[in-house]
Amino acid sequence: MTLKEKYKDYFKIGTAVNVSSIDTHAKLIKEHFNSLTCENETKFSNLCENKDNYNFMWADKIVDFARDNKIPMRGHTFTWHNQTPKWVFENVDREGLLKRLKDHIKVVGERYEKEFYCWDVVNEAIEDKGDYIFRKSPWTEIIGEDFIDYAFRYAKEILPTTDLYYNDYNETQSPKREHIYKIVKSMKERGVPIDGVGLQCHFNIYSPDKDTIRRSLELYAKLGLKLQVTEMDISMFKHDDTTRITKPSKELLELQAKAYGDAFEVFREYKEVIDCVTLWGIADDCTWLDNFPVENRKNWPLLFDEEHKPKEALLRILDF
Ligand code: 9MR
Repeated sequence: MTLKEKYKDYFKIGTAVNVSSIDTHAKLIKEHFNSLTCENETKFSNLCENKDNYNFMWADKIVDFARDNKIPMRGHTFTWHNQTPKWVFENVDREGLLKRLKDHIKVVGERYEKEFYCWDVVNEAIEDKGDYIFRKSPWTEIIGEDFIDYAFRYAKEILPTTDLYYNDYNETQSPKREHIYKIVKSMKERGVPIDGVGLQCHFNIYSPDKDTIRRSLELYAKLGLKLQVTEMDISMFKHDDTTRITKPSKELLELQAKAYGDAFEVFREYKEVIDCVTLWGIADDCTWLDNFPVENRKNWPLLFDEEHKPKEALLRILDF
């Protein structure tokens, strides 16, 4: 039984891909997943490092693969404080930057309008801790905090039938969780065209626990919008633990299977609001966590092992 078949009455099962993995992991992608996200290729800096000079070669390669295999895609991401080229913020005032933002959404959004069923319009604009809610970035410095509202309004005007998401991480932690809820609720009340909230779910085997995940989904579900899990992986390590191991022990693999099993059990409880659950990669031979936040710390956060074989975690989420 494949993931997408097993979950067909619940939600789509997605994965993040890159230009290499669509070749090296093609078999697993086609078998198990019915939603794809470009890991980097549709970010601003990957598409347009130099002003007025878009290069769609890599993104197109992935979109062609998705189209050939009839797999819908989610767009990631129009605005972010990271991976945005320097020129965007240079020699520009509020009006000028708003125009650059709108032009970017138009060029990229329209190009992939047929293939992309949703977009992360704004990524990670809320602070993790502290006294203020919005993350300070060139977007807020030059435009102001309302850059978020503008991004959604432009996106809706350009892509009226695409679902528009606000996407963030540490989404189960307080007070960030409440801050995300509050900002999105206020956007909705003010008529800002937002369709959903993306919960990244970069977890580790120790946290968050099932109750915390459930409480978070309960809160977000109250927004009356769609929810998506957008970047899930479950690290074998506490965040910046510098321990390095060559192979995960049976105990670690079991803890991971339990963590995946618990999370998916809660996701299934919220199938009415969850539209898609995306994993941030396919198999353990290709994960951003091998180098973040600790350089050269091999990690095994996904559902298939380095040889592309099913892990205990996969079996656990298929067993219900
Ligand atoms: O997985 C991505 C990695 O290859 C890039 O180097 C990194 C650069 O910031 O971005 C990673 O993806 C991020 C995603 O776009 C947004 N949420 C956090 C993800 C992991 O950092």
